[in-house]
Amino acid sequence: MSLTKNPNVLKWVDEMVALTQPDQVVWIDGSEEQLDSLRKEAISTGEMIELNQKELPGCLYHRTLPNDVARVEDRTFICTSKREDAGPTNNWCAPEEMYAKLRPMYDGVMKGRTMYVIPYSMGPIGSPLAKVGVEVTDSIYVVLNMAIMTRMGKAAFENLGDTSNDFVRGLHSKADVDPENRYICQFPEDNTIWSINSAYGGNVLLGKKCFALRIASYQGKNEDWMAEHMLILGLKKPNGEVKYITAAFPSACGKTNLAMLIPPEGYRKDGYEVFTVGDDIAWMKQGEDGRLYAINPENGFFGVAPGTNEKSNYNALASTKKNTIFTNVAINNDDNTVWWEKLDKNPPVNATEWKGAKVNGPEYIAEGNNLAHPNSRFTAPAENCPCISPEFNNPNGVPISAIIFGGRRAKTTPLVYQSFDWNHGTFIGSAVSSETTAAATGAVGVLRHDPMAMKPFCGYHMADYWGHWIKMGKKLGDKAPKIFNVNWFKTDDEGNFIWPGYGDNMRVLDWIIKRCEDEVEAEETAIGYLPKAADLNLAGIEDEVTPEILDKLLEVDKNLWKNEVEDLREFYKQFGDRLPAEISEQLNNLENRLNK
Ligand code: OXD
Ligand code: MN
Repeated sequence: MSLTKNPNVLKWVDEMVALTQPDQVVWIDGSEEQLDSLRKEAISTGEMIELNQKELPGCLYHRTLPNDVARVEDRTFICTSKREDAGPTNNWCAPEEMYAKLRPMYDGVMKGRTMYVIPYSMGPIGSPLAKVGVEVTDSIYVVLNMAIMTRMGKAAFENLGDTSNDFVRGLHSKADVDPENRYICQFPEDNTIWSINSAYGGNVLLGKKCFALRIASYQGKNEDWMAEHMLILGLKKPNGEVKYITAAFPSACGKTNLAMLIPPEGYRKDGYEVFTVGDDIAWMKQGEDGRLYAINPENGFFGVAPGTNEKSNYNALASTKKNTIFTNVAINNDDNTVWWEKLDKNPPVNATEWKGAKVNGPEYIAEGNNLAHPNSRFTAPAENCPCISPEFNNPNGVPISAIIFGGRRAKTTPLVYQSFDWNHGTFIGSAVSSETTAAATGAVGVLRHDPMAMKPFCGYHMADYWGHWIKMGKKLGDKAPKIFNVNWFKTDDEGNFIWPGYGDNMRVLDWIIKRCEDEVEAEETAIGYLPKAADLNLAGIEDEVTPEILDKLLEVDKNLWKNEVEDLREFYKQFGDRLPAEISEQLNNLENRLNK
């Protein structure tokens, strides 16, 4: 039975049914009963494995095919009528051509299968910043993940109303999970997403990267708001005041860890606390008071499991203890629980590795294998997170004081610096580059440009997107958040990280907030404002971060920066005359300052 009278939804679902020809259509109302029967069905067919219900109540396990373990950027397309609107950093295809190519693949693809119709809201139901999507899919795994990652079910339709046409149409079929015919296609001009031949999260949970970033960034440009690949955190000061910060880092560079940071003991004693609003995506809009407000459009965390442990991210680990779906981690067969690299020092002897083979864990690892896939994931409800912000469901979002960019850079980029102003900050965002990780297919550890951490997620021309940032800065004026850049990943000559990171990143956040409040002066350098050494609170880590190491962390090596300028000049060439003049001006200014 359909859950809405909205004729636009009904017509579109009818079209999708006619195209894919499922045996039956099930509308997902979001009720626990319905979800429970789907869980049971998925367990009975082997699609999901029920984990130890005493240790991990409500938790399920899923394994994807070895050829289907990460986002596929080379098979992801932005389909705008004009090629130049997708820009040089996206794969492009004309909408008509892409529809014509994909339609035969979807033709009858759900014969013998059930189509699930999933209504969902990105953002708190009723929030003026929220948007509705409908995803049709032939995968129960998708339904169960969307139930965690979004506000899913009937209420989303109520939010849409009976006549609106403003919903994102997502069609997904796992088809034959054939990598040769895998396509993740966004049609921003049609509010449409078509995904086929994958069953991996980032390619199939269409509310996440496809809608909340690619389609939403395009909508934001047209509607004067911003969809960003950013965590949102609240930092509570001893006086009880909470300051909100967003931060954009490329995939698997520690957004979830920073969002859930536990401050070092000294800070905790003084009364500092960090609250998580979001770990991956921020939608931001100017509020009535002129400031920039952010919501997290998601309702859960789709986090990278390996590396997550009590020390690196206690709160993320705690979030996975119930009602969580684990994908491609290892199973401990003795107690039917999960394990991944760096969870602890005791890989299970009686293990099932991520591809499904039974192995002796320690021996298997000693032979150079991973028990869990490096991009294995947990899908955990936000409400499980011990430090979830009391403002998580605030429909108006939270006011942002600071925006941080960052990436993995062994050299060049100091621990932290502040931009001179919004346009300079926009330039710093456009210049983000980072060493690649396992979150996408392809080589790991290669330095690539990833402007604003949006390279894989910007739904239109990257240079126009920078133009949109500049425009937003003008609108925000002196109410605009301050913009910073951080780098937790500087190394010494042997390749060892020289900043302890994790909870100690609080020390950098502290400086950032103090700068926002004009509480500390800074060192003006060619690249921006750097902390004066004495203003970084290193109490308790003086042995680790000696004055020499701090010098290294705050070093601005002019020669390396001149190389950076050269490299950026080369990088910007591809944007031709769509590159905003403000950005080229910033690059020239940087060069002049370096040559002074
Ligand atoms: C993610 C990613 O899954 O950025 O968040 O790859
Ligand atoms: Mn991400």
